[in-house]
Amino acid sequence: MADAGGACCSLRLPDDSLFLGLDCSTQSLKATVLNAGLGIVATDSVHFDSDLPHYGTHGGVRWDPAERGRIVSPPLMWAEALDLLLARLRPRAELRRVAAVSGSAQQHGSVYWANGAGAALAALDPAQSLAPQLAGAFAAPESPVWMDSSTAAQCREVEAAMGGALRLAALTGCRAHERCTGPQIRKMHQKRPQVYDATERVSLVSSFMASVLVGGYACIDETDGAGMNIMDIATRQLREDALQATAPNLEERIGKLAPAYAVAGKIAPYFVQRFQFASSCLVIQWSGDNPNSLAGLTLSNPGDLAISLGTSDTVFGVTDLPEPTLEGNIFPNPVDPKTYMVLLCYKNGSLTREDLRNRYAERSWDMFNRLLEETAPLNGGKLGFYYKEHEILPPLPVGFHRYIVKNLTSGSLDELVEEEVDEFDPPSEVRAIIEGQFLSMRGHAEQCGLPVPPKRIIATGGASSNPLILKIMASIFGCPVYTSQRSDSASLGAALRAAHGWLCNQQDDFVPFSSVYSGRLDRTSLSMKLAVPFGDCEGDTELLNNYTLLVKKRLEIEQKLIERFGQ
Ligand code: XUL
Repeated sequence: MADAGGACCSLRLPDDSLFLGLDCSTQSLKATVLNAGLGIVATDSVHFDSDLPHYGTHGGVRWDPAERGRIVSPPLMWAEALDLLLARLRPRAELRRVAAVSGSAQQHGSVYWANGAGAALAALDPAQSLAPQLAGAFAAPESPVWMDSSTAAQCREVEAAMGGALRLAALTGCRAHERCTGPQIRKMHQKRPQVYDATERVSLVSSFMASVLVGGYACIDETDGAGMNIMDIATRQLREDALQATAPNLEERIGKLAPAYAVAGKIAPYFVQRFQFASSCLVIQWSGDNPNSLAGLTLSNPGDLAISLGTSDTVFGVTDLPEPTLEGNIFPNPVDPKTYMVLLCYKNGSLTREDLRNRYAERSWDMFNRLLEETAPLNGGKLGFYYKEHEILPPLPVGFHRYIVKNLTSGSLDELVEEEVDEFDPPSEVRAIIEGQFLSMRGHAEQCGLPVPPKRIIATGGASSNPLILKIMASIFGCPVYTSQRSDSASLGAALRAAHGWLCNQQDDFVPFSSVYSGRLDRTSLSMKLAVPFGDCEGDTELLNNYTLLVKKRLEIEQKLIERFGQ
């Protein structure tokens, strides 16, 4: 049982058990299988564009040519990917030993199940694959996803009905961002009423995948549920006023919410017969990818900051006293009912870095690195703002903006002056996109009440394997940077949450998350590696002071850009 200090000693995962974590991200579906000692038994993935080309996605999504900013993915593709991934995994992991499965998914996206789909889910036939059986299950064959930016009008309506953006943030965890599920549902109700009327249930991507696995509608978990603008962040219940402000008869379509560590159900007979899962295998509630990464990185102390560099770039940390702001998102911590996580999300992540690489570094990461090495920290005051996609933070439309900040060595913000320019030389463009993102992250993290400088940063996501990028991160934030031994923190977090949910179920009570991994951090898949120390080199502190000034200048320029171009 849990002791008074929250650590657990006598809880054990059964020796021969396995725990499966899945991550349905924007571009792929990934799996991590852990054994009871938290060692990795197998990993695998299905890449939507290349493995399932018949859905015609690009980066896992489709841009609607008929409506600017409308970005969708077909939910049937996610279901087909699940079949394919389990088929690939089966020869390498004994799925009958899986005691529990849980998952992670891109946040905010919404799936519209057609009338009668619940019955179809309950009757899945193991003799046929999922795709033909679920093809008719959707009122909308395309789900709006987090990249969508077509709901500005609905966002303003929801905010007005709820007493303003900041009040909505204080009540539900964030203002109405265009990707939030509530405004997305409102738009569906307004613009495609025939779809909304034919919908018996709305799932998030996370609860959609859990629903397929249990063969019936799974609850939305309270953590991912906080990304909807409908749930009260304090009580973790749907808010009547927010439901009303969103769409009629919505409560029955959303269903009940459940904690992230709860059991969603037993795995459906379809998976037992087709993939040889045990019929006792538990499906633990799925949650969002960022909350799962928080779990996978075992982030627990205020001052620990995670930066994930992926399709979206995100910054997140744990807090017990969340401060609502217009910029961040507050979610309940998926593995600790007493605390919250604060998240900042940037839409222009890896795809925009790739675009700059293609323009200025001959489409090569080696060349990109060489150009980074050729340029000095602070980039001679060159600040770039690169929005290949309509950005969330700051809310700005597509466009590139470049400035040269002069008098950086004066040490005073008042003395800094900026000059707008059309282009930099290629090496400066490359440094400007990397430095610019971290300057922005640092400035906004501070504004959201996350401790700056952090005690440490844990870097994750594709670009975190680049030591030059991590060095810049350490210099700008003024702290050491660690990397996780595993690059896929979201599916790892989901596997750990599967083990956590299994233990909570066995104890019939919440048990501290640390009881899953206590005493094993250094020996398992969870160990962290110091990638870049901070403060060892002469000049680190002076450089940090200059970056501090540049952060302030950047926020000032962002504000001016919002006044000029923001909608
Ligand atoms: C977070 C967000 C993105 C997606 C990416 O609010 O929208 O990070 O979760 O998958």
